[in-house]
Amino acid sequence: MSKERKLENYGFATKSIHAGESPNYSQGAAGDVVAPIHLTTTYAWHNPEQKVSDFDYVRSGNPTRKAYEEKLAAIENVRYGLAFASGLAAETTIFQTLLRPGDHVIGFDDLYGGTRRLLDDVFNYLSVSYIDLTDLELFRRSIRPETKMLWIESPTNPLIKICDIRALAEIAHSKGIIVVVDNTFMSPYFQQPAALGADIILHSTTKYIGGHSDVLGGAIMTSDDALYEKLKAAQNNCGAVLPPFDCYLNMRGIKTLAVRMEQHQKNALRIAEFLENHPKVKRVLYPGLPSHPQHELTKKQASGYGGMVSFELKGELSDAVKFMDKLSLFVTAESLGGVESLIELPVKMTHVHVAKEVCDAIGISDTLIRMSVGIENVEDLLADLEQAL
Ligand code: P1T
Repeated sequence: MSKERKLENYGFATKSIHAGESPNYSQGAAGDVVAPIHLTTTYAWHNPEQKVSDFDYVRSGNPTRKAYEEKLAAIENVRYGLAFASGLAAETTIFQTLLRPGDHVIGFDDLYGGTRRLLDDVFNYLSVSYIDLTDLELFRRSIRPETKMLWIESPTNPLIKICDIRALAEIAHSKGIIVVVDNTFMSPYFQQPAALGADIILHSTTKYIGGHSDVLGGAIMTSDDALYEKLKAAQNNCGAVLPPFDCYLNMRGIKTLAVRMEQHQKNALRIAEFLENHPKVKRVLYPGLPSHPQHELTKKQASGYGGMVSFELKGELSDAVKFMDKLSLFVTAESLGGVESLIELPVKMTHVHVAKEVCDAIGISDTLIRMSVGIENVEDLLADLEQAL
């Protein structure tokens, strides 16, 4: 027995802490305040016609994963959450389940490099157009009779481009196209794509949701019953599920998502302003800056700007490498969304497998640097950047 809570009426932080984790007050129950980690891989039946609980085998379901999936759905303000072993495992499940050979996908031209690699190398039986989704007319013109899916990142990785999710979803839905938003960069704290028309929301939970750079994972969230049923069946059939201990760690991470995101954003804005005024910096890409081309749109469709800042140094590749080598507090590493500040050079790291012509065409230059601004004292981060510049 749980005490009745109207979770849907609570604010984001309250849901983050309590969703999926209502104590069981029944006689004989332990009354755990924190959802326990269930490590069993299989569940007893009274007899072959009667299970003891709803669970039978861990790949199909597990109480810790169930609690985590309820929390995921609650923070994204949708009905269902599904947990996967990585962001790319979640993406694989979507492409494999919802698309057939010959189907056409439209994706942002500046998607995470691994998403492009997955589409181009593994799902090479699909046709994919990578276009600039800030251009609504271009999107309209790119739709074909066989277009089945629109794949959005907003902001994109690493150029921090923002697209009008609501306008794109309206056009897509008028043609029966499924809209997927990879919401990894903003996290559900700053952006809730379901309210803007997204059918499916995807996260690499390895980033802000986990929040501590120590758990690989992915998530799919949706309110669409039919999509959920298909994706849930695929989660079990394909088996790329998140283990119970990792579900527990991510639940623990989510409880501080609201306070972490506020601090990531505060630090990111200070750093973006500092860089914008630095003579060695060519341009800064951060939606919180009035100079960002989609600053106003971001204010309209999100409640914040996030913690990801990209910038271009004046000079050439060797200058970027030298600058990054001189940093001591910022760690040069791929990934993002953890409490510690990370920095990376996309042409040499996250986007090394994206063809040079593609990088040149969309503006990923040799000196474009991406930062995941952490929640350290911002003065220490600024001092590190200053000395390295
Ligand atoms: O790494 P994984 O959990 O499989 O997630 C893939 C992924 C999906 N979507 C976005 C927007 C991402 O940024 C990522 C992973 N990104 C990095 C590792 C990176 O450094 O950008």
